[in-house]
Amino acid sequence: MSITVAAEPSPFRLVDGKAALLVVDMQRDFLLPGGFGESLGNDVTRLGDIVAPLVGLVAAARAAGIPVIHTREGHRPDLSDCPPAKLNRGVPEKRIGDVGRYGRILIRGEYGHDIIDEVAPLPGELVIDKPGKGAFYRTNLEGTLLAAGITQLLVTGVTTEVCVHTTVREANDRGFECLVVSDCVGSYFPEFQRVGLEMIKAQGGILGWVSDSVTLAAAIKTKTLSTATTSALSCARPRRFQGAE
Ligand code: TIU
Repeated sequence: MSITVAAEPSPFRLVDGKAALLVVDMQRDFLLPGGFGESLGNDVTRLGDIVAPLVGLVAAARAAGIPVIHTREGHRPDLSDCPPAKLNRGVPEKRIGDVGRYGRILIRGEYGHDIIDEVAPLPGELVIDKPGKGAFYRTNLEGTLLAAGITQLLVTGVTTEVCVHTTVREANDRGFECLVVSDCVGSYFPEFQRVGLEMIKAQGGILGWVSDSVTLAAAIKTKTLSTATTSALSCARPRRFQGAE
């Protein structure tokens, strides 16, 4: 059984039991003032626009039995998984590991590293901790998806041109079909948002498909999807995958 979702460059066939909603890095460090995003010189208020549509889409996915998978970019407190090339980027006074308004910037376990309350993971939803921009780099995401029979990713989160794009490119090369939800991905730069979405769907969908949350939520509400994948990806407590040694 499948649902057809209006999308560009062509309709997306969402297959029952094969899709997961991926929520990329909706962390306080990227969305609130005083975190990593701001330390890089960005106006973080721009990302707030995606919160309301994303809340609605997450609710629709949960109601339809589509598993919701969250990612968080961040590093160990000793920074052993943060390459110097990444550490030394940005404004010298405020870098990864330095103390910001919400704790040490982009460090696991800190308040700023965690996901904003509005889209907080429910108990049992997968949380992938990743040291890089892509969700597949030094994580167990690929194996977990394959084990659960997931082949399609409905991609949301921040930022469009960095972690969302990197993750979509990684997923695309691994054979996953990606539908990027235009009003549920956000960028600090309006032009990167526009071009980032165009790049996904150009050339006949070279990296994937693009739709919007209203269209996608309406489509998935038309059917009650199988709960098989939900249970395959659920456990008693949230699972957190660290980057590999
Ligand atoms: N700087 C920027 O746009 N993004 C990141 O550093 N990480 C993510 O996109 N999550």
